Amino acid sequence: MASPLVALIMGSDSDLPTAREACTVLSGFGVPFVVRVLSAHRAPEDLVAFVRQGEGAGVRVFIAAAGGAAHLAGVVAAHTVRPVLGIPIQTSALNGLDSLLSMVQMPGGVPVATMAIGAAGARNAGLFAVQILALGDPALADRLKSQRLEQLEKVRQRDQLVQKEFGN
Ligand code: RP5
Repeated sequence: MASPLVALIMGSDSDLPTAREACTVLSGFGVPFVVRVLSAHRAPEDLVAFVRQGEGAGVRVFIAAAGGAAHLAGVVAAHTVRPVLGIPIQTSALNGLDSLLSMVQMPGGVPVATMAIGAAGARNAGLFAVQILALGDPALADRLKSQRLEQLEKVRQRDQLVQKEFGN
């Protein structure tokens, strides 16, 4: 198996239903990735060891999904100079606003690229990771362009259906 270019880390396995959206994107583009549960609060030493080892093993992009007091992405970013993408998980207590604000308010000097709350954010984290990798991989960039065209085609088909329904 190819060594992973992307590492997707979750604060809990309860984040997996959302984080899976990113996995689906990465698999679809044939990007090798690794998935781990490594909490910033519950397993801080394991987390730091993994980030250091992953960077040494060739991981180019880290994705961190966490909810509530979501410090995971920030801690990952503190231990690597590779890009870190954050997925704020939608929570039951505060609907994910807690996760978003915990993740997005990084101090200047340690960036985290924070995506939208929930499934759309997870999907975009996967796509953003592919876009970063595509900077040095023209074939991957071509696949991204094809994906945008497929998306455009779907919107046009829906537009046709709606126009038909309303007799435009
Ligand atoms: C965070 O706490 C995790 O990322 C998760 O979103 C949240 C709740 O974790 P569990 O109590 O479901 O394990 O660290």
